Amino acid sequence: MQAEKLMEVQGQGFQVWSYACHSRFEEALRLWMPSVDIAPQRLHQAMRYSVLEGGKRVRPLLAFAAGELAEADPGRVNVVAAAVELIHAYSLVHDDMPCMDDDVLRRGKPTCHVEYDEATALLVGDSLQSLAFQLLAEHPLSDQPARQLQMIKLLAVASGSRGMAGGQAIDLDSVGKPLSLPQLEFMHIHKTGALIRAAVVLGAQCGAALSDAQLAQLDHYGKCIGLAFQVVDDVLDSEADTATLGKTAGKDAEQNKPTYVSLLGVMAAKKMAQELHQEAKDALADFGERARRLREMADFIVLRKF
Ligand code: GRG
Repeated sequence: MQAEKLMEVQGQGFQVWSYACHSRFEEALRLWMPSVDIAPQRLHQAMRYSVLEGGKRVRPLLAFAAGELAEADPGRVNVVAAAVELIHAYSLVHDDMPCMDDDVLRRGKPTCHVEYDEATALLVGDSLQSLAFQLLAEHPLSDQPARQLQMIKLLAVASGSRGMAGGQAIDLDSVGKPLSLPQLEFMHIHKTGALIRAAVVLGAQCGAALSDAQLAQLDHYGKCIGLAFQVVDDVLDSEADTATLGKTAGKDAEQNKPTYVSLLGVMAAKKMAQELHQEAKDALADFGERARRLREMADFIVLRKF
């Protein structure tokens, strides 16, 4: 359902491409998730519940788009796309728990701890994180072992205390506090941006070697689009309804959380998203037609309505 909604936003070429990516990705992910027939069955059931059937799959699509730019083998990109999505899914399961955001709805379904229980949700997150690194370690991602190790490290740093988990720590600490714009940006570059940035760079690293300058351009694209994603998320949280989002709308204001909307107002937040969108596309200028899918993903991230 989410995938269909995603495809409505873009033209036909993008639709065909993203549909093909989705099909390939979902099939592989289903296979890599532990079966419900294997013990511990309830944990495996809860893991599959939290990962399969739902989510826009923005991070995997970004990895595929960057992989195309580097002419990467789609089978290899599937692995990094799955690893990034598993880390993302783990972060959502933990974020929804009562000790963090305490939410009951995610991807249009009861959150993991509501459907199962808190201890199971904790273990689901832990196990998804481990599975992500297992996939990266057991599948070939590059002809050069040193590059594969570097890729594993990149995801570890992006998801750890100097990346997503660190951003989450700042977020939890900032509730009810007046953050400045640079402080808010620092938090989101880590909490949301680090994983989005990793998806782009890892997708590209599955392919032909790029120069350091080219990798820096892709990284800058990832940084801008990651921040734009968060600004749009804040706008949607203030404007869209729960049914459209598949998660509780208006949560930020209710929890008195600093957001781009609370700091800048809706109009200035939308303008900021547009500026970041442009900066992201500018970072791709040297790649020409090879960056077409990344440009389309930037459009989708900023124009999305859910
Ligand atoms: C618990 C270590 C830890 C980290 C949690 C990412 C995160 C950090 C929490 C998620 C909370 C949140 C709503 C953040 C705003 C941006 C965001 C990541 C939204 C959810 O991502 P989408 O829209 O979700 O890509 P789907 O369901 O489409 O995959």
